[in-house]
Formats: sequence, C-alpha cells, structure tokens
Amino acid sequence: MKKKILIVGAVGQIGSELTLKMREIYGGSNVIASTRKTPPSEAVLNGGPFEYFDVRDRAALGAVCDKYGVTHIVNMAAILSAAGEKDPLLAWDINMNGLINILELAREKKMQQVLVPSSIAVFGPETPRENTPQETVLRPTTMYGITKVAGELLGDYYVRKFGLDVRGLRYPGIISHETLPGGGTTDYAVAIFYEAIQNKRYTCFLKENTRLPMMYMPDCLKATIDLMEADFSKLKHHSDFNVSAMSFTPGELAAEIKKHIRDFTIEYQPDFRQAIADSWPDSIDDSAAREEWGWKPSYDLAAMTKDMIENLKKKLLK
Ligand code: AKB
Repeated sequence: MKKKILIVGAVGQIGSELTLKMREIYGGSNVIASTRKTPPSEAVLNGGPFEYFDVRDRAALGAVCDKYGVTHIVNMAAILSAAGEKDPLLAWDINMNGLINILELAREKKMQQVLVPSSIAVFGPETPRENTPQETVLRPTTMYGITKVAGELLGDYYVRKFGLDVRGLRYPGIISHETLPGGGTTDYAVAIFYEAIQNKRYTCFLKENTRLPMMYMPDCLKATIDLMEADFSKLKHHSDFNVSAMSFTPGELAAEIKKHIRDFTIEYQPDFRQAIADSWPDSIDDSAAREEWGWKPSYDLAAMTKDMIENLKKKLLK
C-alpha cells in the first residue's frame, strides 16, 4: 500500500534532512513536511507539500492528515535537553501533548505507522555508563529525558493495547552540516566544526573528557528509515531501540579536527549542560537493533570529521 508520510517538525536538524531523503525514496508528493513556525529551507519548501500547524492542536493535525490521506506520521517535533531545562513546562507540553495527539489520531484513523524518536536522554545517573544495555534503569534528570521515557512507554502501550504500529529509536548526539541543531547538550559537536573552519578556535561548554555517544547524519537517516521499513513481525522491541555509532570526548574530537586544521585551538568553559552530559552514558549497546532490524553504522570519528570538514568548507568558505 502506498505511503503518505507526514513529518512533524520538518525544519529541525534531523527533520529537514529526513524530509529530503524520504522524498527521494517515496516521491515528493508523498512526504508532507510541517512545522509550527520556523520557515523551511527552499529545498524542503519546494520539494513537496508543506504545512504550518502546531502539533498540540489536534484538530489542525487531524485536518492535515485528512487533506493528504496520511498513512504514516514521523514525529520530529521536540524541545531538547538544554532548551527543556530553560522551559520545562514547554518541553512537557510539546513533547507529551504533541505525541498523544499523534498517537490518538493515528489510532482513530487506523494509520499504518507512527515513528517517534527517543534519545539517550532517557538514561540517568543510575544507568550503567558503559555499553549501556537495551533494558536498564531509566531515571533521567532532565524534563526532556522524562518526556522521552514517557513517550517510549506510551508508544509501547499503543502497540499492546490498540495494535498500532509504533516504532522509535534512542538517538545519540547527531552531527550534520546542513541544518544546525538547537537546544541540545550534544550541539557542541556541530558548533565546533563551524568555529574551527571560520575562526580556528572554539570554546566548549562541556569539559574536555566528557564522553558521549554520537552519530553522523547519514547513519541517522539510515537508522530511521531502516527501522521504519523493518518487518513488524520481527520486532521484539518497539519504541526504544538503542542505536550506536561512535563515542568521543570534546578533547578527542578537537584532536581529530586538528589533523585537518592544524592551527585549531579549543578551550573549555563548562556551563549548566555539563550536569546533563554527566548524567548520560559514555557508550551504548545496540545489539537488539542489530539483531531485530539489521542496524549497522558506517561512520566513525575519523570518517565523520573528514566529511564534515569537506562539506562545511564548501558551504562556509565560498
Ligand atoms: C540533546 O542533546 O538534547 C539531543 C539528544 C541527545 O537527544 N541531541
């Protein structure tokens, strides 16, 4: 059956690139991009349908679903960890009320699938830090993490109770050169490249030795689409797949960047985001994703850094 995919939050770091990738695969008119207020890039706007609405407004969301005969919803709308600590109630409102609207509409309209990303933010200080297992302690200390744990549980509830196909994966920090991330704790790993290329120096808001799980955008898009296309009958998990690609510290990333930009320098001025990073794992065990839907990343730190620098130089040093 033909897919009509609605991407909610299609102008953010992941949503914007996922929209373009999905339009390549499923056809421009079959992927409806949407956002609350930020204008999209020309590519997102011109490549297929685009709608403005607030995911907290169930009637508006329902009208868009009816207008296009939506069969799949991908929910990329979220207030991330650092922004969520500045406005915890907004994070709860958008992350939870947006999600329940999507799940309820998908159930009522008998949609084929909902994909809701989760995050390494579901973990907390009591979680084992290294090679964090799929099944483990979920006691996050951020509002973003709390909404992501609740989102995973809700997704699994809709699978069990209503037979709705809900899927999700726990994104690590995502690194990309197209659209800047916003409001996250892992955002330093993108900002560092812009500063290295433009100014040859960067002041990092995390300490030199803060190790976090990360992933390059091509792997993130692949993971998302591979999970979406996976055979439902083979899935033992649904809304909470651990996925892993690489883990590094700001110090290690800076050393890798220095191999390409020799006079690059970094200094460290940790802020409130350090406590968030300290509550997250160093590395992730993603064997369930590997076994159940064949997940395998392609980019490590060296390959990602080389590709980021090549692409950003083209973009920033025109
Ligand atoms: C954040 O830093 O909040 C996000 C995430 C890990 O989900 N990038």
